Amino acid sequence: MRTETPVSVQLSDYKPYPFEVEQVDLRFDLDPDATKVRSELKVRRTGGAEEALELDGDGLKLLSIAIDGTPLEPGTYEQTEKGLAIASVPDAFTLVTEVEIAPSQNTALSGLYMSGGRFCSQCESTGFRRITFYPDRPDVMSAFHVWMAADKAAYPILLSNGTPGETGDLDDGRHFAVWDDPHKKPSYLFALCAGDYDVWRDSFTTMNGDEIALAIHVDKGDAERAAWAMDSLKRSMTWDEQTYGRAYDLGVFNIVAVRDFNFGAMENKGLNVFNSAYVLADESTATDADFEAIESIVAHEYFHNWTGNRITCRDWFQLCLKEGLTVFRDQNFSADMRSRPVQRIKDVIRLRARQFAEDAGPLAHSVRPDNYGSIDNLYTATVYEKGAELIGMLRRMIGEELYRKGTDLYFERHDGQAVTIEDFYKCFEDVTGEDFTQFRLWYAQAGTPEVTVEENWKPETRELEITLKQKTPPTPGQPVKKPVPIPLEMALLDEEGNLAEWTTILEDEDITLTMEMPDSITEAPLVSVNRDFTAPIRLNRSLTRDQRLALVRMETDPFNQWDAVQTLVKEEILALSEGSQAEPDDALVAAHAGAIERAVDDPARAALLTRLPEVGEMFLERQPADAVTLNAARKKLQSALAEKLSGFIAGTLGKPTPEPFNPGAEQAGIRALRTAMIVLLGVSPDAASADTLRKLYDNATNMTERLAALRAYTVQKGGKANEALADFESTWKDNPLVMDKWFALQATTGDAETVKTLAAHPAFDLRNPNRVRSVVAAFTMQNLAAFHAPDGSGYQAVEEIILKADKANPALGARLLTAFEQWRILEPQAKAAAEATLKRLQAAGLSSNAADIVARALG
Ligand code: 0A1
Ligand code: ZN
Repeated sequence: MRTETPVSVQLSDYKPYPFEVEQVDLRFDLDPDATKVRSELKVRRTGGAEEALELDGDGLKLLSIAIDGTPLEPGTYEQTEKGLAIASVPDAFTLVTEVEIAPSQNTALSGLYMSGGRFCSQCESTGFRRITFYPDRPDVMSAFHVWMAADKAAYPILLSNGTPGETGDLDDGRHFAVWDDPHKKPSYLFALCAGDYDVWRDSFTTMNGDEIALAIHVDKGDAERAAWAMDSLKRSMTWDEQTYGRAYDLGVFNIVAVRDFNFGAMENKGLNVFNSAYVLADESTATDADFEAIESIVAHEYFHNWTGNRITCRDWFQLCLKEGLTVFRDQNFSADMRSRPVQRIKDVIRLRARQFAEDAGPLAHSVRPDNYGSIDNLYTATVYEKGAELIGMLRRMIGEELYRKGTDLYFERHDGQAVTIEDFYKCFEDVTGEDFTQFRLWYAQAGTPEVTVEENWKPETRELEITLKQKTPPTPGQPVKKPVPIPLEMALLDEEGNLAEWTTILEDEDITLTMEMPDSITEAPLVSVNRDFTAPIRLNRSLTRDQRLALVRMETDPFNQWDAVQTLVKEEILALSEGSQAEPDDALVAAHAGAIERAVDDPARAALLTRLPEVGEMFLERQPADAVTLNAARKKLQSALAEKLSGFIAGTLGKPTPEPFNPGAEQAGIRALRTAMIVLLGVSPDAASADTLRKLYDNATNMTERLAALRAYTVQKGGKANEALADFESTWKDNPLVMDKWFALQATTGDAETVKTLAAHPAFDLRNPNRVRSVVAAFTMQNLAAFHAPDGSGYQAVEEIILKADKANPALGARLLTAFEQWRILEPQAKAAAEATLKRLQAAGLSSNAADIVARALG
C-alpha cells in the first residue's frame, strides 16, 4: 500500500454550489452485502448556465442514471474515484440514480455499515457520499423523504430522520417504513438505523405544549440501562428551553446505541446515534465518570439540534461554529446540573491536557483553520474545547444579557441556513454595537498565548504596579502572531480576603496597572490572575515558594485555589525530576494535605485537590521532556502525600459508601473523594494497604469504587494482582463496555509487554474502536512513561496494531497516531525512537487520514 498525503483544501477557494436540491427521495433496499439505494433529486440551477452538475460519490457501484426519466448515455457523464460529473444539465430537472453498496464490508464505519448485525449510518463529515451520489457538503440543505425495506424478522425496527410515515409488509418476509424530515438539512445529518433493538421509551412536553415521543434503542436486554441517558435527555430539553429559549421541533426524538462507532455520538436530525459507551449505565457496570459523560454527551447531541442542525456550517472550516458553541452549551448544562466550580476545573484539566498539548506541537492549528488535508482530522480539542473557551470569553466580555440577545438574534436571523463564524459574530456586533474584529483573531491564530505577570510594590506610596504582557508562540505556518484581547478577571488578596476585584482586557502586547492601597495595607497584597480561568492562556509568574504557599491559603476563587495547588505541586515534581531536590518538601506536602482536609465539606472539590498534574502536562513546562523521570518524581510526591494523609484516608474510607446508589452530583462527589483516597492507597508506603485495597475491591457495591480499588491494587501489587484481574474478567467477560475498562486498566498501569499480551487476548477486536482505544489510546495517552520508554519498546508495542487498525478504519488509525504529536520535545533517546517509528509507519503505507497526521508530525 502506498501512502498518499491528502491534497490541502483552502478556505479561500470556497464557492457556493451552483444548484439547489429542492427535495431528496431515497429508497433503500437493505441487505448487508448488497443494499440498493435509489435517489431521486429535484434540482434547480442557481449558478451560471455553464456550470456542470458535480456530485460526490465514494466506492459506489452505479446501476443506473437518468434525468427527467431518460437514461443518460455513456459519455454524457463522467464517473471518477471522487464522484460523478454531468457536463450539461437543464435549469430544473429530476435526477435519478441507483447504486449498490455493501454495508457488511464497510469497516471504516463511515457511510452505511453493520454493527452487531444491525444497519447503522455515520455521515459526518463525508459519509453520505459512501451511500449515494450527492453534493455532500454542508451548505446544500434539502428536505429528505426516505423509504426503506428490510427483512422483517432480522430488522423489525426501521428508523431514519424526521417523523415516521406509512409502514407495511412486503413479499418474502420483508417490510417497509417511510420517514419524512420536514426540516431542510445537509447530507451529513442524514441517518438510517435498522435492526432488532430493545427500546426505553418516555415522553416530553415542550414549552410550546408539543408532546414528544422519546425512545432509546439498545442491545437486547439492555433497555433499563438507558434510563440515565433518558433522564439526561429530558433535563437537556428543559435546560435548552430555559437557558436559550430553544424547544424541540419534531414529534419524535430517537437515540440508537451502537457498539462500533468512531466517536462519542452523532447529532443526526431526530435520530442521534451514540457509541453505546455513552448510553448504557447502571451502578454495577458504570463509573460515575461514565454517568457524567453520558449526561454531557446526551446534552451535547441534543443541543446540536439548534446549534448545528437548524443552523449549520457553510463549509467544514466553520466546524467550530457548531462544535465550540455546542461544547460551551453542554459545559454550562453540566455546571448547572452539578457544581459550577468543579465543572470549570474539570473543563480546564481537559483543555490543558489535550488542547494545550495540541497547540504546542506540530499538529497545532487555529480554531477556524484556513486549510486542511483531511477533514476527519479536524475533530480536535482545538476546534471543540478551545472553540468553547472562545464563546465563554465572548459571554464574559459582553455579559449574560447581551449574550442571550446575541444568540436570540442568531437563531432568528440564520434559522435554516449554513453560515460562517463571521455571520455568528455579526449578531453580537449588532446587539452590542461593538467591533469583534480583533477578537476574531482568536479564531485565526493557533498557539496558546502566554501572559507574563510582573508585580512591583512601592512601599513608600503603597502602590502596586502590575504589568501584564502577552505573547503567542509561533506555530507551524504562523511564525508571527498579533496580540489578542485577553479578558482577565483579577483580584488583590490579603489574609482577610479580597481587597479589590476587577476585569482587565489585555488588548495590546502589554499593559501596566497601578493600584493604590489604603493606609492600612503595609505589605504587598497578592495578585490573583485569570480567576475562574477567564481566558485559555498559560500564565508565567515568578513567585517564591512562600508566595505560592500564601496563594494556596488565601485564594478566594475556587478555580484559582485549586490551580494554586496544582502550580505548587507541579514545581515540586519538576524539582524532584531534575534532581535539584532529593525528597519532597515536608512543608509543601503538609500544605497540600491541609488544603485537601479543609475542603472535606465539598468532597468533589477535595477529590480534585488530591490530583497531581499528569506527566503530559509537565512536558509543556521543561524540555526536553523525560517521561520516565517525571513519572518517578510524581509518584514519589504522591506517596508522600498518601503518607501525610494516612489518617484522613482511613477516616474517609472507614465510612460506608452512600446507599442506595444514586448517580447525582452529591453522591458522586462522595465517591470521588473515596476513589481519590483509593488512588493514594495504591501508592502508599503502608504495608497493609494492599490488603485494604483487595477488601475494597471484593466488597465494593458500585463500579466506581470496584474499578478504582482494582486499579490501585494493580499499581500496588504489580504482577501479583493477576488473581484479582482474573476475577474481574470472569465476572464481566460478557459485558464489552466493562471489559473495555479491564483492558484500559492494564494498558494504563502496565508496560509494553502488557500491551502485547492484551492485543493477543481473544477478546481484543481490531474492528471495534472502543476496544482498540481501550488498549492503544489508554496506553499512549495515559501511560506516558511506558509509551515514551527510551528504548522504544512502547512505540513498538503499538506500531503493528495501529497499522492494522488504520487499514480497516482510517479515522481510527489517524486518531491513534496523534499520540506521537509530542515526539519532538522528548529526551534524545525516546525522540529518536519515536521519529524512527513514525518513518517506518510512513514507509509501511498508511491511509490518507493517517498519512496526514504523520506528515504533519514529522513536518
Ligand atoms: N458531530 C459529532 C462528532 C462526530 C464527528 C464525526 C463523526 O464521524 C466521523 C462522528 C461524530 C459531535 O460533535 O458529537
Ligand atoms: Zn458536537
